[in-house]
Amino acid sequence: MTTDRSGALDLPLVLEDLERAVNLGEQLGLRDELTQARDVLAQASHRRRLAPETTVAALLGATGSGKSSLTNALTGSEVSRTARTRPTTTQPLAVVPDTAVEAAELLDWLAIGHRARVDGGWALGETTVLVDLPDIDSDEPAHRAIAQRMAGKVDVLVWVLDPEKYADGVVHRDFLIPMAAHAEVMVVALNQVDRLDLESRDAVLRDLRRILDHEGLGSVSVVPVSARTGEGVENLAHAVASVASNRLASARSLVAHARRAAGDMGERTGLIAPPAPAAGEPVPAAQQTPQVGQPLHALRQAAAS
Ligand SMILES: Nc1nc2c(ncn2[C@@H]2O[C@H](COP(=O)(O)OP(=O)(O)OP(=O)(O)O)[C@@H](O)[C@H]2O)c(=O)[nH]1
Ligand SMILES: [Mg+2]
Repeated sequence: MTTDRSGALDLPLVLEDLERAVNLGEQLGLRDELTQARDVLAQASHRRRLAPETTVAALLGATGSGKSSLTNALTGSEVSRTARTRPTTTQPLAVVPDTAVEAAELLDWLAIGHRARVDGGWALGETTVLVDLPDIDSDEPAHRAIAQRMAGKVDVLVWVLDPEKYADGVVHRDFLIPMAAHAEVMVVALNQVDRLDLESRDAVLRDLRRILDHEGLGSVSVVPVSARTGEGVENLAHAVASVASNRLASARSLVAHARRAAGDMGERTGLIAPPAPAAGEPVPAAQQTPQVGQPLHALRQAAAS
């Protein structure tokens, strides 16, 4: 497999090995020793098979919160239908900038059939694909199923809340709280702020911040925005671009986490000794972070014996 200097492109291979090691560890009856590795796998599962150079950011939220209106505002094109009738969007729509590489395979894997190619140069980042999704809370269970599936697969999650339903149980209980581990790839947009006077806006933003902090989402940016007036749209685009550009960095750190988890697993099970420096020699950096293959090999041998 090709690798860049950072090892980021090793990610799928590293995760595959780690998963096999965890499976073998389970067969051997290991429990606590596997926790760290399992956490790394869970965190990585939604992005493991995606093209590393493309970031897919999806808009999720309640019906009528303004996902489609924000899709149009963020992309500068009237690509998505918006309406007062609920629900409106029934299928995901991917908006692909002409600055991004061919994303067809990735969108096939995500099962997104509706695609619009638009002029790039937008503030979302030149390799960011924006996806408008059906709602998570209407009477259409199929919509929620689509949103749920996509939430587990895309790279960046943009939660679109509105002043009426920002504290609604569905989005918090069923989505945000269970996905708190993904905080680093989330952005929250409080849309429709044009409907609030300044005092109410401050009060809602403070309350929303308090709720998110309580849910373990204290690091997530909250961006007040109005798809109608355009206020805050640029800020939201920059917040998405910032998370998107961290993706390669986070893939790198994921490789490091996976290797460290594998190394710890090997050492804690006694199957792999920590690297011993030769007399008077410092341990080479490569040996300080053992490859995932080492514990996998050791576990395989232990399982076979
Ligand atoms: N005042 C105001 N109205 C908005 C704003 N954004 C969207 N709307 C209106 O809210 C309604 C719903 O907007 P949509 O963009 O269709 O909402 P959606 O989240 O895509 O809805 P579904 O597709 O049903 O999930 C439309 O009538 C929009 O014009 C906003 O920022 N301010
Ligand atoms: Mg919509």
